[in-house]
Amino acid sequence: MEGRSVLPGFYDGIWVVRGGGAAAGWECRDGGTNGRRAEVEKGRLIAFEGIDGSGKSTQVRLFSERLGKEGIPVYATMEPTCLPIGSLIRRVLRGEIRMEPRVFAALFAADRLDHLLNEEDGIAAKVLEGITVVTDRYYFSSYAYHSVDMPMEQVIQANAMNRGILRPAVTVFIDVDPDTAMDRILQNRERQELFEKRSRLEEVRKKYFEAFDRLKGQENVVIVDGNRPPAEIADEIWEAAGGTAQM
Ligand code: ATM
Repeated sequence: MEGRSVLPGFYDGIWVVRGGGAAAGWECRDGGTNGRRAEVEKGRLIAFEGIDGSGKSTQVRLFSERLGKEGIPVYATMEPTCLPIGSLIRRVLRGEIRMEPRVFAALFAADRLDHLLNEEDGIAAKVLEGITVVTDRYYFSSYAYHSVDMPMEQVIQANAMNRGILRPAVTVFIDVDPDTAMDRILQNRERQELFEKRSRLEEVRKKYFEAFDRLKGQENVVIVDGNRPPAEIADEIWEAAGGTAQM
């Protein structure tokens, strides 16, 4: 089935042994599992995407809670991760370290590989166990954000191993107007991160659509209008992706 989670060659692939650990002073959102036993052979990966200020973190929470209430074993997570590479990425985002855009893109790809395969809470193993993993950002974030500074094809290539290991059953893109996103960012955050400038948001949004177009027929993408009340958006996401997550 197109878009189904696949783990080809997972066991003969690379097994990266890395511990977890939150970046100091950074709130790492990790919902953990709800502790229920898996009744399905395999779980699913559901990825949430959107420009900053799209409200995707709220939707990840609402969607994961709803899955949990339905009795589906669920693990909520995010990228950049709270693992060592993710912590380094956050230092770059805070402007503490400068990094050439291609190096930064490679770092995100490496963080994603660690997210998939790390020994303690690698999500590839969780999906294999039957847990549905809901992630706040996955490889489409890389395609969109980094292709502003380098050819998208190179970003896709840099993430080829990740995509080969685990493809989302569905990618939910929460589409918001960059002005609305910018207003939300300015209201909610003390510090503006590297990408949170209006023109940048506009460019990144365009790149998301370019990536969806480029991978049409290869990825299961659902686009929802994020310029509405959160509960309304959550209902639409549930209609569109709830069934896939429970299959
Ligand atoms: P969150 O705001 O969703 O925590 O993401 C942090 C930043 O990381 C976000 N931009 N800002 N500001 C998007 C950026 N990012 C990338 O540039 N590439 C990626 O692959 C991912 C997962 C995130």
